[in-house]
Amino acid sequence: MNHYTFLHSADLHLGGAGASVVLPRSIRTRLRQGSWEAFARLVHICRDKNIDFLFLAGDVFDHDRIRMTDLKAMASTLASLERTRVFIAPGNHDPMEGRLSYGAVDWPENVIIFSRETWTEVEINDWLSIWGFGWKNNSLDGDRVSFDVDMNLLKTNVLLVHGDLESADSPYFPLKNHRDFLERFDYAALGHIHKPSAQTGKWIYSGAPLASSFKDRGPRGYVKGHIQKGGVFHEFEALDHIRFEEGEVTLSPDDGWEEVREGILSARMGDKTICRIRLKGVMDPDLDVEHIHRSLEGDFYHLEILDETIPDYDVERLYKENQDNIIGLFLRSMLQEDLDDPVQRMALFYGLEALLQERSL
Ligand SMILES: [Mn+2]
Repeated sequence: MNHYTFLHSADLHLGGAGASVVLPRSIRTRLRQGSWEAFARLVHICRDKNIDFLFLAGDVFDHDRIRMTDLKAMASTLASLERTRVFIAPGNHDPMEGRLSYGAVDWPENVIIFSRETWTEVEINDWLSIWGFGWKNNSLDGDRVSFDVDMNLLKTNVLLVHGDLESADSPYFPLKNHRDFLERFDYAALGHIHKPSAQTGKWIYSGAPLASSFKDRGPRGYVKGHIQKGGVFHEFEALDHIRFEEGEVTLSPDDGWEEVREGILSARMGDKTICRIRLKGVMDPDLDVEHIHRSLEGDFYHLEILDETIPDYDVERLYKENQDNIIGLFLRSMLQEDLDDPVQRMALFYGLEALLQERSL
């Protein structure tokens, strides 16, 4: 053959997805299911499109949460692929010596697991080799790894590895200082960083196929591509799934219940979106954010509101009540300023907030 197609994914975190986020149990359950759905989708695409190789660059599951039945389900799902050869390079969450890991079940013949902490070559034919590396434990500083590897640079070489290309001193296999080594490959299918990113035209983090926290904003998916003699072509493909997004709504003191609601609704991004909305600006202190939040629950897949507004104080009343103390002193000097000027107004509110907080301590 002179042409192969592939999918590249990583960081599915089967069994553990969403475990670390503060979200209602139902949403976390949904995220865990979502990672299995993403896995099923990838396998389905491989079958449907007759993909030659599925590259999984580590953290496929979480070794401390995965169950035996899950591993068996994975193995039998992958066995159902007639054409696709699956290459797995274990990472820090699915290391070979994890609590429960790859060694615990039998894998079908079409699944190749890079089970050793050395650069291992699988020769596909006389012009293509696929290389991989597997983590033994859940940390790897890289000092004990040799990058002195004998390889045929006339071949097309593809690499699968789970590691951190953005840092030189990460406990997660820092690769930043090994660019010369990576340079020898025609494509590096990387895992570990959940956001899809092309470090260069050929060092690619596919990212996790599913977002699992507010750190993972923006679209998520996988990389699809093809390998020819001397060249690898690839592009990112988004999967339509739960997304995490953050928005901001700036309020003014005249905004009432309905305006605040409208503002939040207009910051809603998509149907399957876990939204975090930050309220900024100045808000009427009589508005009950909890109440507004409850009234919006039906409009969102999940909504989190962070109230970062400054209350719109009744300055005259506060002055009357505090003439003899530091608050009164502060107000007297502020009232000489032009309070229609937004900068002065903000200074008034911030100062008041600080003083009032101090008083209530
Ligand atoms: Mn990782």
